[in-house]
Amino acid sequence: MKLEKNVIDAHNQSLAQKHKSKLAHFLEENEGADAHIQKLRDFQIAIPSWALGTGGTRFGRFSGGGEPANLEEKMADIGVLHQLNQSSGAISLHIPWDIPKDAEKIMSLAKSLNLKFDAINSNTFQDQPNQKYSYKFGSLQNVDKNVRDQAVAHNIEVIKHGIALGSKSLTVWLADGSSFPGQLNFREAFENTLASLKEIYAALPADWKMFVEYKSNEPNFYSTTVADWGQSLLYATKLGPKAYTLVDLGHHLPNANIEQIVSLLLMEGKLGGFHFNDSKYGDDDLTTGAIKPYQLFLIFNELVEGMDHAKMNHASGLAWMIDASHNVKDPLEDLLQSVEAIMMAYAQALLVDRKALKNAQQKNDVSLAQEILQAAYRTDVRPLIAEARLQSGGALDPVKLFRSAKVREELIKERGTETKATGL
Ligand code: LRH
Ligand code: MN
Ligand code: MN
Repeated sequence: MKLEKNVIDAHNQSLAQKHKSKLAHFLEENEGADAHIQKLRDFQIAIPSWALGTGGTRFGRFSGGGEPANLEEKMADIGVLHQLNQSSGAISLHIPWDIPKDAEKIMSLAKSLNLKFDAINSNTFQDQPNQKYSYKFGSLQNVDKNVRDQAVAHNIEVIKHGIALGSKSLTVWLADGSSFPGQLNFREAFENTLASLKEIYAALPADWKMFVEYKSNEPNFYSTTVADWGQSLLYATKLGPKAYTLVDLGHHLPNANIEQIVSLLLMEGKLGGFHFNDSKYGDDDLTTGAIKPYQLFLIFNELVEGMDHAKMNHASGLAWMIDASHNVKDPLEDLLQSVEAIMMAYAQALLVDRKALKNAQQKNDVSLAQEILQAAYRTDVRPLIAEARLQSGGALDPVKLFRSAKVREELIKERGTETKATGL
């Protein structure tokens, strides 16, 4: 499934007049904001290969139909997303959920769809068929050296897959921890994990990064061996300059101030990447911006401020990815909504009057500081994002076009109704 250019053009034509007047009004209200269009166009958010099908919950899964059955079909889905929004030009793989059997073929498919391979993910939180040792009691932390060696070897294998696809980073997320007090010795678990990570780190090519993703709890419910940003930063610091912390928005204890974490990690030069999603209770993996859009804006506010301060390139300085799951919505529509929410938060953060904010902060003018932030947050930036998409060849209203072009119906025709994506 690929959209014809004339389908996108006709859609844009039908909305052109309305868009032009909204944009003109927006630019009148926000003088100079057109300078941000290029930044918005450059910004790309990776789509994980495990987010294209219906995830379900541990209580059940309700298949959606037309789901991709293999990596090629997943890439085709991301290709359609990218055609629609021009901001989803990257894919993130999870090994062994999506092993590229013929890397060269996959690379040429990626090229034809205008996609790049972003960070590659290892998986030592599930036992795989024919695996010699079990991860039931952890992988890199395991008390048994055989298990640790197996998990290290898997990560090195994943790096090799990544090299073949042009990836430049490895994301390590560990389910390691304990479910009951007394189950493990915290210090030894940390030391074993660090020693294992060091072996993986040593196998990284010179131009690669390693992201250490933290998570407060789940699947272990008493302790997690990389539980928060402090622990992740500790590993990353001990590992060396190629190791960074990765922030997944759903991996914090309730009410954590994620924007402050972001600011300090950037200050330390140790923020490596992001997994975007939203949540109300735990690691809900809901559509980004669906529950706490103001928090998302505050995070982007720190990202823009910190990246400007560090003279980092917004588009390529960090690995941006959506990490979501879909239970009741069409996964592709949901991903379009997530990308749109991220672009909105980014655009709003670009609108913050930084000079005025700095001034207000220096004068301890709390009310004014809040006025400045909220003025940016309450700006409807959709015309600006739509314009950036239009200039890049995307659709003015991606979800609308997804529906009117009957993308899901086409995918069901191609793939059938009884489909199940691999992975989550
Ligand atoms: C863990 C996680 C991690 C995994 C993904 C499937 O909750 O966020 O990033 O790789 O989900
Ligand atoms: Mn994640
Ligand atoms: Mn998660």
